[in-house]
Amino acid sequence: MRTETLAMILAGGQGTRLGKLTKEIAKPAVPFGGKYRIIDFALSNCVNSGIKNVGVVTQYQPRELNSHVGNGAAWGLNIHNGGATILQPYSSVEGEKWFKGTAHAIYQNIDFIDRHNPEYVLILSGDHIYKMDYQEMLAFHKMKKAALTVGVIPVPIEEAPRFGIMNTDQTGRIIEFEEKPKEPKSNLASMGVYIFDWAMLKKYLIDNQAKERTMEDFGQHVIPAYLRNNENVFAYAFRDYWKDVGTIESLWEANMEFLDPTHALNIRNSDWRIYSQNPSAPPQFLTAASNVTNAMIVDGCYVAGEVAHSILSHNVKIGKGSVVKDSFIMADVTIGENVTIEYAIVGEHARIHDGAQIIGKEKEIAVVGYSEEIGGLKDEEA
Ligand code: ADQ
Ligand code: ADP
Repeated sequence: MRTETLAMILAGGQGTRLGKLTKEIAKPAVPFGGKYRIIDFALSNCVNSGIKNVGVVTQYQPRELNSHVGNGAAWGLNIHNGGATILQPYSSVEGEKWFKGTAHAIYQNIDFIDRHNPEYVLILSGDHIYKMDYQEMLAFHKMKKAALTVGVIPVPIEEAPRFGIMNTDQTGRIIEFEEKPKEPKSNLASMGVYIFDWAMLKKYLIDNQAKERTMEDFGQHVIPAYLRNNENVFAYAFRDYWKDVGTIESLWEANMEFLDPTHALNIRNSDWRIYSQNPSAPPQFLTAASNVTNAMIVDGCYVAGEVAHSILSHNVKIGKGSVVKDSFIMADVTIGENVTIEYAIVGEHARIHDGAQIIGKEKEIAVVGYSEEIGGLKDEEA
């Protein structure tokens, strides 16, 4: 049976710039917004766009990602009607274990893609927070008779060096593309969202591999090769919210934007839901002493202190006299009494003992890692 469009979500990056938060889990599995992980956005966008077959390509620390995504049922991707398939790197005959880059990761999964016999392959990154209807981009791709369509968005010029940057002509055709240029010639950035005609992409990947030419990365190798050969490569302008939460500050900022009911990232309107896998937990409990304002508090939380402009994920406990402000607290965190937390991200299972102070600043967010312990006897003894 033919699938018109197969989505491949690249979810293997370490996300080194997230430091402590990605020491044990891949960046797409990093928690977001109280009830979600970053990859939920790409997965939900697929489902909401009517794309029912999704491959999730993992690599670095895939354990959390595997158990989170499972077979995709939480997103309504069920095996009778498409489904999600986790694709892990394997040792091939040549003894290659790790995928070298994004295009090489697709090359390694040619058999999986061929089994679906798709006309188009939608390649996504598991690292981004956004709501996007991929059908609109697909309609554009077909209208332009493109071989490749790249989703694009303007970024602040000072951030341009961390993206693929391009120039287009009046018809939207990409005439120039540079991956992470030191001196960017425009601020039109690739979102790392691609629609390829599968037959052509496969030919590029296989032919170049046979000729031992490097074709490891989409931005560095594949897009430039298409342009050199004058293939039809178009830019599809995306006009909504999109964020690469690659740094601690951008992850914090996106969480704070998520908290803002007037923000474009608002997911309260039910026409574009974001789905996730959620644990079952008792209702939240706020004691008489608690003072909670402008906050998202998820199931299982117990609050006896003050919470302002913050997100508390599942099962967070906050003791008496403690104050949490402008912060994102991940699940299963225990915060003792008389603790102050400001401008911070606190990782899952962390324990913050009585009296601890975790104070960041707007451009210098404080981070507590997974299972990290702060304060308590250990410090007093020292
Ligand atoms: P980067 O984000 O730097 O730039 P990269 O690190 O290659 O791209 O990762 C892209 C996605 O693929 C990430 O989700 C990562 O987790 C995943 N990934 C990377 N290598 C992988 C592998 N071998 N196996 C599985 N998954 C892998 C890219 C583009 C730029 C564009 C930005 C937008 O190259 O042109 O501007 O994305 O964020
Ligand atoms: P950042 O941009 O924050 O440095 P990325 O997630 O973009 O981090 O990762 C950088 C690159 O390193 C990606 O291509 C990713 O796939 C690769 N990488 C990360 N961890 C590993 C690993 N354990 N083995 C192989 N490649 C890895």
